Amino acid sequence: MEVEILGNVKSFKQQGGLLTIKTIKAEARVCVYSPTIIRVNISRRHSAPDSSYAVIQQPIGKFEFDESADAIEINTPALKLSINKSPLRFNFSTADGKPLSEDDSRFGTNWQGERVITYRKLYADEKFIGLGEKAGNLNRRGTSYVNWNTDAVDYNNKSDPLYKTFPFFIGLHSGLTYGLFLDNTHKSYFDFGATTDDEMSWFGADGGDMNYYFFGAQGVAKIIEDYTWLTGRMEMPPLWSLGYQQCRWSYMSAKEVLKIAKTFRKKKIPADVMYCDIDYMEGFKIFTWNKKTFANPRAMMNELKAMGFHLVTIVDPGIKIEDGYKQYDEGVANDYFAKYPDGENYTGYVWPGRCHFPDFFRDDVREWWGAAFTALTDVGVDGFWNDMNEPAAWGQNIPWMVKFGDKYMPEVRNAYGMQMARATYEGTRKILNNKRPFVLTRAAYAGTQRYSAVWTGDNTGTDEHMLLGQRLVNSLGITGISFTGVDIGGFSANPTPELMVRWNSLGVYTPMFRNHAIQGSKMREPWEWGDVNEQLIKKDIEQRYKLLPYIYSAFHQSTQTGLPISRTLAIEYPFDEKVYFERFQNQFMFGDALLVSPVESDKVKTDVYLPNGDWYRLSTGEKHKGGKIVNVASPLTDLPVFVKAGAIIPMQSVTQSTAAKGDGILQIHVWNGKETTEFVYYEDDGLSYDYEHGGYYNRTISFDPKKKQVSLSEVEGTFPSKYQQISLELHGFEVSMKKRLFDFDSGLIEIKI
Ligand code: MIG
Repeated sequence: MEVEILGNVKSFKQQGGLLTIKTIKAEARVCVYSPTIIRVNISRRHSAPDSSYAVIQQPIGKFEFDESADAIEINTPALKLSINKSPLRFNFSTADGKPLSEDDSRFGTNWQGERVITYRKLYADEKFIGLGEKAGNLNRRGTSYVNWNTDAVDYNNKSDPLYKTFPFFIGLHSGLTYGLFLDNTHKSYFDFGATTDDEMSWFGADGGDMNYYFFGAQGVAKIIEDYTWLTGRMEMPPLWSLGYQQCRWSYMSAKEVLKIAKTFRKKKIPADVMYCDIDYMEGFKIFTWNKKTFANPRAMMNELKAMGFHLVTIVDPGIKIEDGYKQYDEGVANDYFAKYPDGENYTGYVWPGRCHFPDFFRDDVREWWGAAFTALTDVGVDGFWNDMNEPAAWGQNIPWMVKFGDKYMPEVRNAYGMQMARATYEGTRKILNNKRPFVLTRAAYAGTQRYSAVWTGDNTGTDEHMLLGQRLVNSLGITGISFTGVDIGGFSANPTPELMVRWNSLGVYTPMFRNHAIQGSKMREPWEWGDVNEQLIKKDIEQRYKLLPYIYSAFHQSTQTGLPISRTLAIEYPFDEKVYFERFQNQFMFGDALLVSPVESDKVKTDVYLPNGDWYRLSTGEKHKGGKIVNVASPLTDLPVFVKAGAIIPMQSVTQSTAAKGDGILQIHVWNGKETTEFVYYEDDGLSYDYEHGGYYNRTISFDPKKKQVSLSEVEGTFPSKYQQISLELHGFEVSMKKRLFDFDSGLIEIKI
């Protein structure tokens, strides 16, 4: 296939905030979304109306630009885009002219057939992070990736593609940062200088436009903030979904589900969520219950609720072909399924047997799907697990001629899972009235954070997978997905008891803390690993519940700024080389204050890199100077977790579920430091959308070491806190009263240390 080049600028004009630049071959459209975000869309056609599954913002409208003999220049307060005329090339720099990202001057953007690629200059010290759920190293320099949502059974650290598509990365070089989001759902490609003699990086797709958003903010956190402004942020999750979640493929009957739930309560191991995997259904038919094994789902739900449990049930997209099955009959009658070009419904095999697949790209289909959840919500289910939505069918290769909406599979496959999650979220949110649904999806595209949490699919019970899983979680956080987790213990293969313990310790510091395993594997519940290990796992789960006030506030922060809960150190320390070393690349901040170092289960001593500043070991209070590598004990009883000096961490005493009342005391822990620090404390009812109308409790807690004072600002919001007292608990201070109790009233509180 010949290479078709972009050519020279023939003409250009601005109209309604869109700068249109024509060459013989193509048309480039440029518009500005904010001082730090500029969009470039290059196409030979521009036939279809502009649309996006990911982007929820509009450009600002008319902007200024300058023209010289060689170039057109757009200047925002933060960013300069210099558009070279002959040939047409796009070069981004900071407002004061420091290059951020420039087209390769020889090749720029070109086509081969329908495939469109942009070649970029590679800077000597350039690093790349992002692309969401991708295996490999934190620094993606020297590797290449493909986005093509895949049921990636048995993936490993070299597998690509996996389940999800996030065509967004951040580049770092010369002390500068930039971001680039290629909003194109076709199969897409990213090459970070893998095979180009260190000269170029490149990105592109099998079809569609070269349609990218360039982010020029300085600082990784600021770029994430901009990216999530553009593609949306998560909303507050139900508090119960942040508790411990117990899953298995499958608990085979209502009796078994209840037995497991009761065992948690009997053993006083905190938990909030039970799951039903595919076997709760009648012949794997979505929106049915097995009449024998789940004969009375309402009774089961009532018992679960009485124990303070919520239930999450799985739903797959494949609808069984069977006359008399409601979803099948309705889908056929209303023409709701994906089709072959001749109008026949596409048929593929999945769990139920021969299936049709809902066309989630259509409004009416999403509405139909969403409304069907009453089969689950009517009995009290409020969590919905969307699996197999890459979409997966046995044999994987759904023919490319299958049509969804007015588009064919190659164009929209990467967004199918997202549209299913959207249908699930929108439908259940409506049915549940003012209650928050919990939605979990395996396949996703950029922007999915608006609808759903995600998990990283079928991992394996090995140390390597535990560490890889952490990198996936951290990387998903760069691309706007804050609410994410892995199958604790590993989905396939049986972990050793030691690994199970270690993985649970890490689960405490994972946004979603869910234990799950494949059918036929050893049972995985906390009490299956011997008495000693059971106590260790119990202690970890208790630690999760103690930290919930901190974790919930971190989620709130994410709804406001898009910052993830689990943050690769590259977010806060982007130009600290050690952060990218393979032996430290799994380390992450969990919220603002905690640094966690994942460690293999058999390592009792480990090297941890502590960035600049002072740090305290959470478990022992031992103080370390940062900016160096420390060798610390890492026995199974004590995952290395460090607190940043000056940190403020709200905690509570252990409860058996998030619904339990607790002792009414909010513990405010402060670790001594030299700088003034702040923590935004957030609380609401954890269940409803009342927080959208003032029903929250928000106050800033600050620590001023010079004034020797901890203060709590006046309360904002109308929600009454569930705590009546605060207990101030000091760490690393030279004072005698390390713990004091105060009334938690809503006015300004100032406490002298
Ligand atoms: O073909 O529902 O990733 O979590 O337990 C396997 C059964 C289908 C794949 C999911 C896994 C789930 C399993 N599913």
